[in-house]
Amino acid sequence: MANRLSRRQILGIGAGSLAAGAARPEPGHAKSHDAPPRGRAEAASGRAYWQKSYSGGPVNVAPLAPGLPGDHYKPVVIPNGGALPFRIVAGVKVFHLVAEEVDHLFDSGLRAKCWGYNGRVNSTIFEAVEGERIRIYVTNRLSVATSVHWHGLYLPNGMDGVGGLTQPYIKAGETAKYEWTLRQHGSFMFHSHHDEMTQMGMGMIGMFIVHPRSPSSDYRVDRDFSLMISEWSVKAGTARPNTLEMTDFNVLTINGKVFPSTAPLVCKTGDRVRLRLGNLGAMDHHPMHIHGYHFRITATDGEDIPLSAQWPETTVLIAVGQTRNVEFVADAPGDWAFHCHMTHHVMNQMGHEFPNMVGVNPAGVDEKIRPLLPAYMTHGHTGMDMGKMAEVMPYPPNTISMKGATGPFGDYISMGGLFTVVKVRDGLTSYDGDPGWYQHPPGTVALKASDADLARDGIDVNEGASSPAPRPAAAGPQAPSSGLRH
Ligand SMILES: [Cu+2]
Repeated sequence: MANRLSRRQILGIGAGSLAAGAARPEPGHAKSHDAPPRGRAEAASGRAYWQKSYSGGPVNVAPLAPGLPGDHYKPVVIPNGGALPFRIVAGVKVFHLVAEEVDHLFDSGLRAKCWGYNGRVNSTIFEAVEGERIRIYVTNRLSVATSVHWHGLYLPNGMDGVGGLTQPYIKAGETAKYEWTLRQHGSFMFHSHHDEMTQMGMGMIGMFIVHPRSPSSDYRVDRDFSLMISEWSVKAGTARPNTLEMTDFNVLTINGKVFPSTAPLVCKTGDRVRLRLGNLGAMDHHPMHIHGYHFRITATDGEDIPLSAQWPETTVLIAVGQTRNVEFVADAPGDWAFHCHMTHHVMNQMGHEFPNMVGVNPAGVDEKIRPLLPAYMTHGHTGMDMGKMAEVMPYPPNTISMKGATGPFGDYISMGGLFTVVKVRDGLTSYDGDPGWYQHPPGTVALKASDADLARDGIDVNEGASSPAPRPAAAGPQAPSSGLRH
């Protein structure tokens, strides 16, 4: 468009109408499934950007019939979680949310008394359909007052759930009732909106998915995952999250779990995949990165992004309070990492009070200290690459290893926290369970280069080195150990 207009013409048009033009599919172009209707009146007014109310248009819309899984939507996949059940009463979809203490397992070895909903932490979600009327009973089984805010949803002000502002608190033992008609679709969230620092930090958050009433074939996906990100401070040896922590979070979770307890995202080769990502952690934004693919960012909690305005990425930033939908075609089989790219967010519990020992030569230090501390061993001088040592080191009770798990090659996967694996397999017959580690076709794994390889390609490993490279270990794995286990 711009290349057919002079600079003066562009200036004359104004930024607002340019923005609107960019979002409007041109005749003959593939139409976005979600392009908002734009009528003649809008064009005449010259202020297309302001035509639509930001609160979703007419408020008093007649509800449509409740949407049912299978008939009206394909349910989302909730790794390590579940959707809240509902019943239909006189055309209204009725849910019962229960706020309660939950004895929560972040990973084997780390258990904490958290607060959550319906027996789960971070991973109980709502699933509903645009146009239907919903009624949500919230029973408060905590010993303190609470309220529930429906984050990103258009609703009457008195249903917005801000304790003290739009409603009285839901006191201990009470049950409150929320009710409204859904006027939008997308990936939204819900969370406590009373004493947020404490209650959200204790786990009172979740996703709220609203499916479109009549999705186009473009909108439909084969795998539609709901992933809620959060962060916690659970001091080693304690059994309650420390919600006063402001910076030093040591448990970073997807749907309440840390890797390796994060259930893999299982896909069949060729599947269309949508990841719905939300972040209701206390303080940190998370750039979530996918390996082996790029995705398109297709929606925020504001609205679907028109096709012409979507952009490709391999990393999407999910700020606190945001949701993002990303979509891709899983056309490459494998075990593809999907993780936060902040390196401290793919570590599990660790203290940060160590001196920096990287590169320090500990020779002699251990011998001097052992008479005082017989089991002493200097750590950290080779970084945190402790491999299996992480498994055998003594830990205080109720803590998890700093990171990871043993992978298919016998080596340690040195990541924990906000890390999961997209497992894409040819000819998958069931999405249930973990398909195990990917079996790489022969010749497609980066293994130790052979002397013949080096000689053929003229690679001198000592070229330009001021000192020779360390001698490689005599026997290293050349191929995956036989009988891959998981
Ligand atoms: Cu992060």
